[in-house]
Amino acid sequence: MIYQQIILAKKEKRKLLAILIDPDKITLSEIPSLSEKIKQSPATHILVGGSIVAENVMDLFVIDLKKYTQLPIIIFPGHPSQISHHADGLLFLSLLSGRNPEFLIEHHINSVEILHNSNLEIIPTGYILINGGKETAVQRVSQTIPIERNDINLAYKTAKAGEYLGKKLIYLEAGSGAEKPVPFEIIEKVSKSLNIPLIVGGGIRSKKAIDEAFTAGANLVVIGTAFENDTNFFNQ
Ligand code: 1GP
Repeated sequence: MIYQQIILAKKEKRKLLAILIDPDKITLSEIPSLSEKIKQSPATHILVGGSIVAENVMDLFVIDLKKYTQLPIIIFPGHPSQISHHADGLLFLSLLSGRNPEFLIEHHINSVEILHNSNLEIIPTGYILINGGKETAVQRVSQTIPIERNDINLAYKTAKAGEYLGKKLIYLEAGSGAEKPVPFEIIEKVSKSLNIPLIVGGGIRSKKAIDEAFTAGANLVVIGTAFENDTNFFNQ
């Protein structure tokens, strides 16, 4: 259902926007006011997750968010312990830019028992880390080396290999709080070569940067830090 809607939006050239809620950075008491701000924003999806999230808090966050928003809630996990059955979907991320087996397959094997009998919509996603100018949490936690900003060809080949492997989405990530977002040229090259939808996130801090990512070919843009720092971000 979530994926079909993303496919439809791509076909109809409608832009999708996800707000990332990192339970490590906000408190449960902030959810009602945050949800109100999300309601007033152009967001079409909510992602929940992060590189480091304390165990057991995901359920609490997702249950609370569901009370206040109608938007689809998708888990964006850094670890199998972050999977909540109360969400609508799960980006089943495989970190294709890295060579750390834990993030390529190990976490996935460890998720199977958690996902067994779950109603979560599981969306196989090729996750590609691009150098965002400084070391980010995802880089530190995954202990992988991101693709260099000028290596358009490697980014393209990695994304295309993901598609050939059967991934349903490709996520180009500069890392949360990155100094610089994914370069325009990489988004453009990757989006043109893919038949599957493209997500872009990390270091996007202005409406102009959001528009640039869409112009380059992103189907869904993710905003985390900019909204965390200023919940009026979309009202400016
Ligand atoms: C991180 O792409 C997201 O996975 C969002 O990044 O926090 O920099 O917006 P920011």
